Amino acid sequence: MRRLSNPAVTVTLILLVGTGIGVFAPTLLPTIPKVQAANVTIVLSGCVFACPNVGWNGTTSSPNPTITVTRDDMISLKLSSGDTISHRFLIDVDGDGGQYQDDCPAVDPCSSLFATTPTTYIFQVTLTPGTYTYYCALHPLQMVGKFIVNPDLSVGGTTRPANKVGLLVASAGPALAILGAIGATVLYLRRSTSRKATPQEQEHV
Ligand SMILES: [Cu+2]
Repeated sequence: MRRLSNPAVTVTLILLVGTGIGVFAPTLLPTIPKVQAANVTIVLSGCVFACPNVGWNGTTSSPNPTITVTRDDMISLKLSSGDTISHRFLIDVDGDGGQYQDDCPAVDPCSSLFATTPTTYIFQVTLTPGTYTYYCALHPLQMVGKFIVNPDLSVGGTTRPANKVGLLVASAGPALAILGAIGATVLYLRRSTSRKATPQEQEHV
């Protein structure tokens, strides 16, 4: 079999193969879904007196859980008292401690006081992404945990489709067309080069 020595043919093949890789690559690479704000329900029970553990969710084996949300999430915080005494949820945004409520809720998002009657505190996370501390304003030493705000990368944009099968189908048409063009080009070149033997080669026949 003769070798393809024409530079133009080589360049054409490289361009075609490169185009094919360009079409396939977005499909083969993993898609990283963007984070999107959502409605989030969080349940916390305050307990510092005669409970299994002391703290938020002291009625469970894992008190003071780390709460992780996304900026712009709409939080529905269901609050109850596990020991019937009063509690108050507060996120310490300005870092002055959980017991100071004079800037609540303008600076530090906070719930109303609750005791025997549960309450639901609804608020949107507009805080700068970062790690904050949440407290019970009445028991800041015992009822304290981390409140982490992650950035919302979907702000101002649209989320990417996570349907990889759909992406594959969408890319398959153009990719197959390019592969077909590559195959047809190779066949054509093989035929044309086998027909056009050089005078030197003809002498050797
Ligand atoms: Cu409390």
